[in-house]
Amino acid sequence: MTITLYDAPRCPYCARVRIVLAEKDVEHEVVEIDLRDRPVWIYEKNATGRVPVIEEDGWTLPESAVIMEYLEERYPEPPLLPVDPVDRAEARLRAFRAVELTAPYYALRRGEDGARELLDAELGLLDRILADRPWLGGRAYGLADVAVVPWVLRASETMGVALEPFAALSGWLARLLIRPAVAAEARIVAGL
Ligand SMILES: N[C@@H](CCC(=O)N[C@@H](CS)C(=O)NCC(=O)O)C(=O)O
Repeated sequence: MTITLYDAPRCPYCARVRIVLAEKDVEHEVVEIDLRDRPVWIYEKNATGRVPVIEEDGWTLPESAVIMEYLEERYPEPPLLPVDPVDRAEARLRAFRAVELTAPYYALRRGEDGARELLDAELGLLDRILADRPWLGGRAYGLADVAVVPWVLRASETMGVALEPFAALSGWLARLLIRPAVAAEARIVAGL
């Protein structure tokens, strides 16, 4: 059964799903959606009309965070969540809190006053977390990192947000970029 991903290259939520599919080497088809001129049928697959959506044998699933968890359970190898329940909860918390980064990121894109300061404050928080652990979820790379990196890449590459003041965060990004799944995303961002 092949998975279809309804995708948009510029979409960071789609990037989460692309990374997980690549990490798990899941065979899939991609249907690119033009976000400026969305096909009406996308609303049949997701009532909000948003991407990403995955489809498998006529069953559709939207919401990047839910899709990531589904893929983790459906394709457990290689694991992207730790085994220990406490560590799993920590990793999920970091993924859940990604919204603390995405909110000021979109506010900055909209040109809102104070957004840059809020974005820097959140990058600073991530930097402090990463000063104590190599990956956002703890000892191993996983969904927490995947949940956050699309916005860090876009902020740095397309919005001129300097990461140099955040040494631990910069180190984390450098480690992530060694992974082919994340490097592929960096190439997409470079072309945006
Ligand atoms: N909560 C959704 C957000 C998805 C989302 O906002 N996707 C954007 C593209 S990055 C979209 O489809 N926007 C079209 C719209 O909002 O109408 C998720 O995590 O998948």
